[in-house]
Amino acid sequence: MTKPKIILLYTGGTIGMMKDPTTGSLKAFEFDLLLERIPELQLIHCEIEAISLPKPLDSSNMNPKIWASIVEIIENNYDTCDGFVILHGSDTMSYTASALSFLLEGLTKPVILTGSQLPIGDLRTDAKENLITTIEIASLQQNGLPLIQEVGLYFEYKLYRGNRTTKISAEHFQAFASPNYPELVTSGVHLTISEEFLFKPNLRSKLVFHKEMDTNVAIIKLFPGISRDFLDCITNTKTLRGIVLETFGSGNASTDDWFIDWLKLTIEKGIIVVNVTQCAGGSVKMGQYETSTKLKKVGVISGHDITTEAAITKLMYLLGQKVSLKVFKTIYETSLRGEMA
Ligand code: ASN
Repeated sequence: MTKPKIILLYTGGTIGMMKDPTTGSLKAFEFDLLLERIPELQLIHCEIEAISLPKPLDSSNMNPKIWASIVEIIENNYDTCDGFVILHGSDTMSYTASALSFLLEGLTKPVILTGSQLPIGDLRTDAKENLITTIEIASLQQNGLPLIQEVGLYFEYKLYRGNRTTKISAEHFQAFASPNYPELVTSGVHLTISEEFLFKPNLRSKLVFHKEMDTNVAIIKLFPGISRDFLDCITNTKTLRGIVLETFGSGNASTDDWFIDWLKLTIEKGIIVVNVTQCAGGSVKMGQYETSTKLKKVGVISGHDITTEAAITKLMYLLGQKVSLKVFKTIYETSLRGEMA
């Protein structure tokens, strides 16, 4: 049986960091060293080709330009390999997983992100299990085809759909959750695969490697006492094209005239407004309460049960695709990569 070929792309993050002896803070180190620290990788039934970004980074420095270079690396290696494992800092891993899910249209091979809470050199590190199991999952095949055909995120014994995840802890090894979608694979004595939840690509959809994202967007989290002045400050930004509005509960907000008036004016200016909930789980249901009926009336888009990470990257992606205002709402409210119900 020929071995599947996996590209292991190191972008940075704690997994490959070491303490700087002078400052005491964690910094990314050379990728070759990282591979030396895990000789177990040679035992997995696959061929691994390791690549590193020229300047590995703490994922707080991640941005859409680097997402475009990750897409380019995947594009350049797509035909000659069976899957991709991306080592990434955990802080913005859910944003990158969501962004890649939109940028990689018609994907039929696994692209799985992982990382760790402790550096690979630490005695109690979670890096080895995360990395080894991710490579095993990316190598899984069925009838000669990759089993996972979407962007996933593996952490602490669970593979999630990447665009459904959110970082929930800066302390626990279980750093991620997927509040509105079940795990795809659970790792115990055996790998338990929930085939019914895997993304089934539309066989007619063409493979497209997108690289454009429009960053003229904002996230606004509502709170009791939010002021018109503050909101006007944001919408007076000339280049602004879209807002993800984090509302209360099932998509509710103040019914005060000044707030509805601000929303109306914003949408009339051609700025897209997407409604997502501040709650960790659950869905926006505009019209369920009186406090969301007016939002629907003025043309706010429903994010349904999407995460904020997927909502903002979907907004950047669709704006980058120059989707017209006429069809924007319909396309946004449609699940493109399994990011919403
Ligand atoms: N600051 C790190 C990063 O996101 C955190 C981690 O990887 N655990 O790059």
